[in-house]
Amino acid sequence: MAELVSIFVGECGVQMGTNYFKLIAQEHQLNEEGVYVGEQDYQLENIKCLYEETQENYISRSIFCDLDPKTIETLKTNETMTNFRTENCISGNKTSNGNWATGHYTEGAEIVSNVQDSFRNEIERCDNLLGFQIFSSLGGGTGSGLGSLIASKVREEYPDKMLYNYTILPESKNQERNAASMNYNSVLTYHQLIENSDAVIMYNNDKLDLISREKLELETPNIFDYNTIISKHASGITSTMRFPGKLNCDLRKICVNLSPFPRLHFFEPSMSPINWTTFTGDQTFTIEELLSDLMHKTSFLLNFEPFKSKQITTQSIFRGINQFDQIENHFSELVKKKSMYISWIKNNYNCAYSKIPPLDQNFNSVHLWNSANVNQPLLQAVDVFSNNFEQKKFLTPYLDEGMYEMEFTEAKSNLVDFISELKQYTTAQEIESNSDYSEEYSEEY
Ligand SMILES: Nc1nc2c(ncn2[C@@H]2O[C@H](COP(=O)(O)OP(=O)(O)OP(=O)(O)O)[C@@H](O)[C@H]2O)c(=O)[nH]1
Ligand SMILES: [Mg+2]
Repeated sequence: MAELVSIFVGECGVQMGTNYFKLIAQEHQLNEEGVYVGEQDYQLENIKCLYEETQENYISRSIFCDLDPKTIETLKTNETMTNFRTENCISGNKTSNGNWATGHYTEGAEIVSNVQDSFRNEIERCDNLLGFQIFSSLGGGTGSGLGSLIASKVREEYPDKMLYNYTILPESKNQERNAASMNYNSVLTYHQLIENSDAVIMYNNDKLDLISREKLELETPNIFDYNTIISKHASGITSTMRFPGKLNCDLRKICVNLSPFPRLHFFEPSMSPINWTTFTGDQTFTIEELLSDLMHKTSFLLNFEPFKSKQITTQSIFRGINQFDQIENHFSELVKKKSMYISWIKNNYNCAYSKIPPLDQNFNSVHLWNSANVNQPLLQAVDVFSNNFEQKKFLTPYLDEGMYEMEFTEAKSNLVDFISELKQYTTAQEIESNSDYSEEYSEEY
């Protein structure tokens, strides 16, 4: 049994964590107190992946932290979510006000040792720790600054364990000042995550908003609706560790399959079907329908063109689908025909299968794509960053917290290097000259 410790940082992280563990508890049939109320063996078989078993109940291996004490107070008083340890709920004195330096160096540095104590205690309660998952936003000062500080501590203390980061990118429609600091925060964090993380899974609220309106038909979606989509996706990633299946795939194996070089670990998520309200009950589907839905751009959870670059690798996890072999064959044929992948890796596409469907659905599939598509948000962040940094706009709060301009320059140049590495590996000319490929995709989706 391989265990994971989950760490939720900042307001966004803590809210995602609440949603995530509610969903996971339902999948394992735990009630709000963490008491098992189900009847199927498979629900308990691998439950220790995310929970510790005590005499009375199951307690999640989770840590929640925010500099803002209000977030943690709200969490502790949340009556629908009680199966976590209150000593793992860590708060500071006040919000960082969108300042990465406060989260990483000053206020954040004061509480990081409490977070380390908490994860060390959690690890003592594990038999065979596989790794960590950290959830946070990139725009807020705590999620980005403290989140990346925690990632560096995890890497320092447990270099051989896996570290996954589930991150929310800043929205495009922010006021100038917010946009500037959110971009500084993002670039400073990308720099840290390139070095310290094994997998960075990127979501953005703009796209989750569009999906909520178009696919889930919600008139006025909010962040809690976005969190539901993220939780569905993130729970799919660990589904083969938690439930029986074929070709099981843990977090380490996913990274081995996806990253030909350790630095190339920024992944685009997709999920199909997302409109689970219409894909429930006894509804059947054809494999063609599923494949067409999963290749459609509204199944991708980042607000950028999904097929602009060739893919390096893809990991798919299917849940609850019986025609698994057929799907794998169909998908392999489809991708070969459309020449979606770079040619220097032979088995670019990897598939895992969990017998148990997600909650309220008969089946679904989640995917992680490794390609230069992620350069689109990264380039956008570098552009905004450069414009502001050259004019030294909105830098003062960071310098006041003791940061040097050199750190900004280093972060930007590491990210620029990363972007060009990724571009080089996906050989831009090859794509442009393949008119068949690009026309087909831009027209179709
Ligand atoms: N998907 C999602 N996004 C959120 C949520 N809460 C905040 N955000 C986004 O996260 C960013 C702001 O980050 P927060 O998490 O509020 O900030 P923080 O990490 O608490 O940091 P500070 O408050 O600046 O100290 C914005 O882009 C928000 O839209 C949430 O529950 N879900
Ligand atoms: Mg906050």
